[in-house]
Amino acid sequence: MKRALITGITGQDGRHLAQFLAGKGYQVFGLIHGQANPKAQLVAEESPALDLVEGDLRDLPSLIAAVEQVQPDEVYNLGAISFVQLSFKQAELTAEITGLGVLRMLEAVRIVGGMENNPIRFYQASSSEMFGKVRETPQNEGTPFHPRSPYGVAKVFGHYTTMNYREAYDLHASSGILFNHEGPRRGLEFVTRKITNSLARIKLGLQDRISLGNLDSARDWGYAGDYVEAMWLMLQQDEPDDYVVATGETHTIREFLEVAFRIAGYDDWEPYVTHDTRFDRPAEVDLLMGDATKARTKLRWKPKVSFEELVRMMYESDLASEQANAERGLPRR
Ligand code: GDR
Repeated sequence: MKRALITGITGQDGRHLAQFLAGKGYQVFGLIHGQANPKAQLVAEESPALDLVEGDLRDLPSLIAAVEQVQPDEVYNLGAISFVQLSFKQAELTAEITGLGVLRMLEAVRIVGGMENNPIRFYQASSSEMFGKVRETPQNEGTPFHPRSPYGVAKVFGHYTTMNYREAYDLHASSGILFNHEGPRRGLEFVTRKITNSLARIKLGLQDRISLGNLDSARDWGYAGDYVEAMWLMLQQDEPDDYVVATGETHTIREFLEVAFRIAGYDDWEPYVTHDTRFDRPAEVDLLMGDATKARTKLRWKPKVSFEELVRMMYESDLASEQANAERGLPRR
């Protein structure tokens, strides 16, 4: 039985990956930090076979202890402060966790090492935010980086550190440059889920409007459940490498609104959306569109869920859970 250790186990991708790997017959361990972490119960319910191990990306000894305890075949480093807007307010903490956390996890893997004939394989969650103010469209593995937020800068550090450990210590360390990936488990702070959840509440008469920031930026949105398969495929290759994971399609926030409101049975979204400058960012990433040719050819990976299916899946899930909450008489938010 293969053993995998996942950091960021309580996040959207950690939850998908834990279930995906369990389905492949892995014994899955999730790194969890903090006393009485409120999300621990949720992940334990979702993945009953999952083992939680204590550790913190700010604390190298705890990471070494976790890797020693688990003796993993594969480590997936998904833990990060991942909300771009927050990274402007907590830039130092973002550098500490999203950036230096990668270095610490790599050190733990290097120090513990694994069996001589079966060294630990490492996956780093790199991000399309590294392309930032894009130098070319679509973006591929060779496109230069130009990050636009403390989050993007920290991810570039993590990306190059992963490359450096691969080259310097011969680690099987790969990075997935994942473009935005969404789904019903996406946090409510991210724009897609904020829209589908608010729309469900509008439909049920629980809310009047959605306050949003910049509607003109464009993103390459895929389904998170599809993307965790690409992470796993990277670690099954003989050679470690970096891969863009994306759909190759891009849509503006306006287009997301149009599709979502149409699915919910509205002709026009504009009366329901107001602009709130609090959601504008000091520097914006205007357009992302990934070229995942390498993942398609080398990993034989391709996304399965289309843009429209993704929006529908998220809206229907939010409608069902908001309806259930309303029926249970939970207080209005
Ligand atoms: P992003 O995701 O920054 O691309 O990073 P997010 O959904 O937060 O923003 C996407 C775009 O929507 C615009 N926007 C708003 N965003 C939020 N969150 N809230 C709003 O009200 C709003 N209004 C407009 C933003 O300005 C932006 O242009 C995500 C994260 O998951 C990262 O961790 C990951 O690395 C990248 O995707 C790939």
